[in-house]
Amino acid sequence: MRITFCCAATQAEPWLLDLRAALPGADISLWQPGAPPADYAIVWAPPQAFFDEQTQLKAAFNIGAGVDALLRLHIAPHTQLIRLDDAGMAAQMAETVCHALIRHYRQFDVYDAQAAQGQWLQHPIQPRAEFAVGIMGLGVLGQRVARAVAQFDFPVNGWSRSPKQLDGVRCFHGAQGFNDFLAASRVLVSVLPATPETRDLLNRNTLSRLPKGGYVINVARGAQVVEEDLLALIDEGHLAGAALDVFRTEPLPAGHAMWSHPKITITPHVAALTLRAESVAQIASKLAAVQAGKPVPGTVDRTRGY
Ligand code: NDP
Ligand code: OXD
Repeated sequence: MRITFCCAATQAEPWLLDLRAALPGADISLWQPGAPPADYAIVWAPPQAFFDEQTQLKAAFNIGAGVDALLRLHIAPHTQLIRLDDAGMAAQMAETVCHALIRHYRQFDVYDAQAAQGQWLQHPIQPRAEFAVGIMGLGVLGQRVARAVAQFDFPVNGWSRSPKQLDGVRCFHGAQGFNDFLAASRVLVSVLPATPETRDLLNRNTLSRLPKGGYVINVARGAQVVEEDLLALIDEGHLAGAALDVFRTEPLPAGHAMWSHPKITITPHVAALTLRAESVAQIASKLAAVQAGKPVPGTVDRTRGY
């Protein structure tokens, strides 16, 4: 069995070592143009040239949860696309969202600014019942985030494409549930995949439906937010601010208005990082399932886009 590895901006050597240890029977090598055809691929944001040459792949394993970069490419229809599910990312996502939520709710950002000025000043706590957290995307990561947020006794709303019933979550779904979901959510968290349907979803019209003082946490993909609309609603005072991990252009360009905005907190696409050991173990078990002809969790539905 031949496996080719092609992961942009990833240090290949440690991955190759771990993959060879986990799959001792396989011939695993780093892809170079002109490399012989492989049976399977392990990829992250590969170039189109990779799939133009590797047309016989039975499956390609994506070392991330989001497959938007992959689905922009032309890939042979017989190549099964399989993404990571959780692999250590769900707990990180829960940490990132809870950190941003609590920092805003408890005004720790304000206390940081005060401390820098040597200022001792206490602020009242707002009623938690008025801080419903709305989570867009109730998949592997969104459900973990919902559980973590509920631990702190915030009311939790969730929105997904298909109907769901989850303990402790007021669930909305589809276009018909979206406006009610937005109106009920003081803090909006996106853990949605990037698809044609979610592109520009958070724009002036939709973000205006959040209650006054709404706060946006985007840990999904930048293309979901119309950045100028978000900035305008913050500057007009309808929204209190945002914590953003992802942007339409990454890295966020120098001089972008968001870098210096006092109500926007920026992290460099680190909400949930791919963990090598967990990912290698998951790929090995998914590969065994593919070879045994069993259903593989994390198989991408290309028409749905995630
Ligand atoms: P899943 O596929 O498990 O979950 C996706 C969820 O989004 C599902 O609940 C799905 O609904 C919902 N959804 C999809 N399209 C729509 C739509 N049009 N309307 C309403 N709901 C929709 O994905 P994961 O939870 O594993 O990952 C989510 C995303 O998080 C990734 O695609 C990636 O972009 C992002 N991510 C970001 C990282 C970072 O560091 N910033 C790290 C890892 C992931 P349904 O349940 O009905 O199918
Ligand atoms: C992912 C990511 O999708 O790192 O896994 O953004």
